[in-house]
Amino acid sequence: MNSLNELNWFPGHMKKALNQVAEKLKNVDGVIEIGDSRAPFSSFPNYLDKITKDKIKVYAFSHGENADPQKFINQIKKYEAMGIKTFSFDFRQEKECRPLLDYLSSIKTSKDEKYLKNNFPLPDKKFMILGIPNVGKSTLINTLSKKRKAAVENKPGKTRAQQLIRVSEKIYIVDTPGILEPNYEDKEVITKLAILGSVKFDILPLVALTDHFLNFLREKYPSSLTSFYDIDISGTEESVFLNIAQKRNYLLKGGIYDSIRARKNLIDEFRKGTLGRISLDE
Ligand SMILES: Nc1nc2c(ncn2[C@@H]2O[C@H](COP(=O)(O)OP(=O)(O)O)[C@@H](O)[C@H]2O)c(=O)[nH]1
Ligand SMILES: [Mg+2]
Repeated sequence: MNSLNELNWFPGHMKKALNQVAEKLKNVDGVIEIGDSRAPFSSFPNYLDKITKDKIKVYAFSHGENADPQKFINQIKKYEAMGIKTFSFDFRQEKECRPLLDYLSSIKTSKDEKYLKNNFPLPDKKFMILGIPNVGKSTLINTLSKKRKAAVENKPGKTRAQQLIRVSEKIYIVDTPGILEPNYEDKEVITKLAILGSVKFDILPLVALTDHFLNFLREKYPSSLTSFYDIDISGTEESVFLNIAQKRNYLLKGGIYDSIRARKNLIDEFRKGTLGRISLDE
């Protein structure tokens, strides 16, 4: 297999996943949809709207510290034009969760208005975190739950207690995130998700994937390569990876440079953020 276009993409079991999540959503007031700041469109399951359209919605993007800031600002204008509040930060950092928490606390539901009218204290609100695998759902839940001790709500009449994590005065997060399938049908999307690490690396051929990524970097972020690796980036893709292998002294038996290891290294360095702040979506 030489080209990414020759791949057969397996259709995700999207409907099944969606129905399971829709069922769980009945128990919450709102959703926190998670994407990756480095690909804020591709990391979103685009079929999610079907089940969240009647819910209060907030978008939170992980890896804020590694995304191209200018691109991200322009990209989220699309979401903000739809009236959706968006946040982008490093989900591992406790103090960076604050603006999201403050916003969740400020949300008023239609239920709240009735309480306010009768001078009752406002009820608690429950949110569910939703997103495709590896975008940072568990990390966000863990970071949020560090702020307060996890509280368990045990409602009588329910066969299984719902684990709710109290994250601020009246805000709870459902402990199990809603996991959704990425859009396996869209080759461009799935390629970006493989680079990010959101879909299994081995469903894509490494050489085709890294050729594609190298050409993307050469076009959009050439200095990320030249300044990090200090190499000549012109020539064929294979020759550039051999340059990286040489620079890093990745040697195979017989003194041959290991371009496969160099290819894997390029992906690793991108994921670690060492190539600089890079966004995959336009
Ligand atoms: N640098 C960075 N890494 C993150 C961030 N959020 C999540 N991660 C990492 O991404 C990986 C997947 O995160 P995880 O929370 O398990 O994703 P989940 O599958 O959506 O629950 C983990 O190695 C996290 O440490 C972030 O904002 N910045
Ligand atoms: Mg998880």
